[in-house]
Amino acid sequence: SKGINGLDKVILRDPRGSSAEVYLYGAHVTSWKNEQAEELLFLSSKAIFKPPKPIRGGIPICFPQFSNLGPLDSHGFARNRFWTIDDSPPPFLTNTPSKAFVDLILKPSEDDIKIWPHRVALGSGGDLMMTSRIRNTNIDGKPFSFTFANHTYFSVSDISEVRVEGLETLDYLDNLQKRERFTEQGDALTFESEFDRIYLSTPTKIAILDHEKKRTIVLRKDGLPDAVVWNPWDKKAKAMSDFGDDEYKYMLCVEAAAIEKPITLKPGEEWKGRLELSTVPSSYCSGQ
Ligand code: TA6
Repeated sequence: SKGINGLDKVILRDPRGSSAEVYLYGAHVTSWKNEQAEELLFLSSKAIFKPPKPIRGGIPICFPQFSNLGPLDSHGFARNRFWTIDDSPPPFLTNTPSKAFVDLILKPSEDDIKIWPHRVALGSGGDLMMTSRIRNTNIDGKPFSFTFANHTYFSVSDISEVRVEGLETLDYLDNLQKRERFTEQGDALTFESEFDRIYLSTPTKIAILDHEKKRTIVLRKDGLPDAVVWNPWDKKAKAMSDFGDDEYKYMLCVEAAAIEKPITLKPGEEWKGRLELSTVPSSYCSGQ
């Protein structure tokens, strides 16, 4: 179907009620709803749907380079290229319970660095799943390294009432302190100022507890060992033209990523990164 500014998008619906919307531009998921049709993702009211500008919100794909960790533009270029629907059989998500999925593929343009078809398939099942698949189809025998993140913007009721569980006691690189390495203390994360950290070797499951909505968003990941947690807060929010001045109060990025240890693929090798989102009623909210 046609999305904003006439950009092509695919709408995925699962019989159990969950759904997702993904633009072919950047293979960018802009909506992800749970079985109660609640929107889990944040999309800025000022997001610019105008290539080559990345869309502010949803799930930008940072590939083949996270942030400025390399020679490319920040976060690489996968998020500002047009992907295509790959309907060559067999769809590689055949083994998922989902009835609705789309298999998007990025065909490298000649002026991109030697990057190989990066295939993203979005399985929208009961517990939605998004799988990114990267294969080195190099014919000159060259290996290929990359860093990656699903730069996911979550919708929250009030950032000052949010807690993140699952990252306690882990080491992190603090982007606000020259990416120096620190160790997180033993309690859930809370937020009262700009926050920009790369947590290392994190668990499969991370929980975002939203006090007001009385729900917890559960992020499950596979093949993505690190997790970036980011909130720009007020000053940085004002500096972004595609982000409302007070929108930092209603979003939190928790990004399933592979950053500390870049992934290297030899020709023919393939990497998969999986992201699954779901919600549970939040015990934290009922004060237990
Ligand atoms: O989420 C981590 C981060 O690297 C932040 O430092 C900030 O730059 C954010 O990504 C947004 O980057 P973008 O290029 O999308 O504005």
